Amino acid sequence: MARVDYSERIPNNVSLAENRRLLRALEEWQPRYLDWWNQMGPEGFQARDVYLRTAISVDPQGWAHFDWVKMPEYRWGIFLAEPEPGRTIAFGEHKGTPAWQDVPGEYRGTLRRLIVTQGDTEPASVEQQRHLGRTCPSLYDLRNIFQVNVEEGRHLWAMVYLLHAHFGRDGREEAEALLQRRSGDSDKPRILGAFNERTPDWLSFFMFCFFTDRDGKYQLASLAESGFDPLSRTCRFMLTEEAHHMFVGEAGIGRIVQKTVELMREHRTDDDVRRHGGIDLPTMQRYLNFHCSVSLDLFGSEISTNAANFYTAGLKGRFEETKKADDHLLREATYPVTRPEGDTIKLVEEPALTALNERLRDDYVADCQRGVDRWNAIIRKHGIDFELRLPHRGFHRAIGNCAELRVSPDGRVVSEAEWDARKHEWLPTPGDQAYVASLMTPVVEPGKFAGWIAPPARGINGQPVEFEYVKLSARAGEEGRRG
Ligand code: BYC
Repeated sequence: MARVDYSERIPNNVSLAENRRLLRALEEWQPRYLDWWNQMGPEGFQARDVYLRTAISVDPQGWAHFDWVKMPEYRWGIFLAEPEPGRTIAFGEHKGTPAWQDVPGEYRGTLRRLIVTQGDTEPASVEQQRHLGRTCPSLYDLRNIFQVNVEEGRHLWAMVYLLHAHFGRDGREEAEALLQRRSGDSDKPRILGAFNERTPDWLSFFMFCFFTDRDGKYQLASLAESGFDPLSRTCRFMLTEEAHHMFVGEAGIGRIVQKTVELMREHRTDDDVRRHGGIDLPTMQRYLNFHCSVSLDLFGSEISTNAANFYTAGLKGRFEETKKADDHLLREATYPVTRPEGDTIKLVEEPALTALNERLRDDYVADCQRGVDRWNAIIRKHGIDFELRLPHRGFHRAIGNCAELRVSPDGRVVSEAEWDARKHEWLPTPGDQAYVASLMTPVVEPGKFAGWIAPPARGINGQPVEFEYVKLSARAGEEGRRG
């Protein structure tokens, strides 16, 4: 079993000590990463002790260790899943040949771009969430957001390791650039659209974890199929960590739904939840529409020669590629893809190779639907006649076939006039945002929760819900220096 070496400045299971050059390069990057973390990481809590899990091995059973940690002292490191002896490439034109341990020269630029795009999302999400600690609904939630943040930081390390270890000077330059771009900055934005949106409140945060982190799951799962073995092994371990982030999202929204329907029952009201301090279901639906649509964009265009090339080259596979029983070449196969025709959106058969983004989006949508079904079960259980729905995949898109169109959540192509008249029904309004913002007052007493969210069913790592997950009693003055 691969235990992680914690005696090193950079914990790792890749024998970093044996590669002095690489070690030195990463040790030079480390203080710049910490500068970035201190500047752009969670605001106001850097000197606090947080009950965090740290990876101590890559064994799926018992890989994590929980302890009190100040975030800047978190042991970010490099952890690759165990190698699979004799692993071969499962798809594309190199199918059946041994997985690559080094970057093939002809794919260097493409692979670097994929790794940089993946890497860029990780610090971006930390930047997007940096103010949220100040308005946490509970210590339990505060700890969870910090867990997500430090692990996104670790995922940046995961990609930076690949860049440093396998891409020479270009890789080192890209690793620097990952610390230079900033979410939402018009001069140096993050690469993908959703990572430049604001995450101003906790409803947005939970939606982000549910929808956008789930894109992460599907992209990482596709990269875990890569013929470039170090990328595959890196992504396989990242997926283990990612599961908690999606749990935070699904459970967070589930707890808000729970509280809302309890308030509706208690006060015998269907449409006046706001008066009782809850988040009404139509507002939740509008937030859901927004976060789902920007996350659907993250899969790229329905028809993509990039995606076809990634696949044929053996760089990025399908979700669960090795479990599929076809030729893994897709030269003849077709796949149904959405395409607008007049004022409707149809399904048309397209070559499966160029339709790979849409196929991954289908896997993703099915997974999202399972979570939405669980939220609806909570609503139904309280006898309330309301159903949360995923918007049509053409709704509010900025990438792909529907980017130039106005599409309603139920999938009609609508006129600009209808869009303008009804968009307040479909997307969060300034009024919704102001109302949600008005609820964001911090609750930091152990075991207490804000009035718009139900407590979780259980605590973290077997601890009680009322456990002091973040110790807010730092020495006076310390926060001012480091926060
Ligand atoms: N925003 O052929 P197309 C995560 C660009 S999240 C802006 O349609 P392609 C996480 C595209 O780059 C997972 N630009 O798409 C979650 C291309 O540019 P060029 C992140 C976009 O290339 C939460 C052009 O449009 N991982 O881990 O097949 C918290 C035409 O592109 C967007 C990855 O994304 C967009 N939404 O696929 C923390 C995996 N979409 O070439 C972390 C790596 C497309 O014309 N990335 N474009 O300059 C990829 O696999 C692919 O780059 C994409 C796009 C799937 C993103």
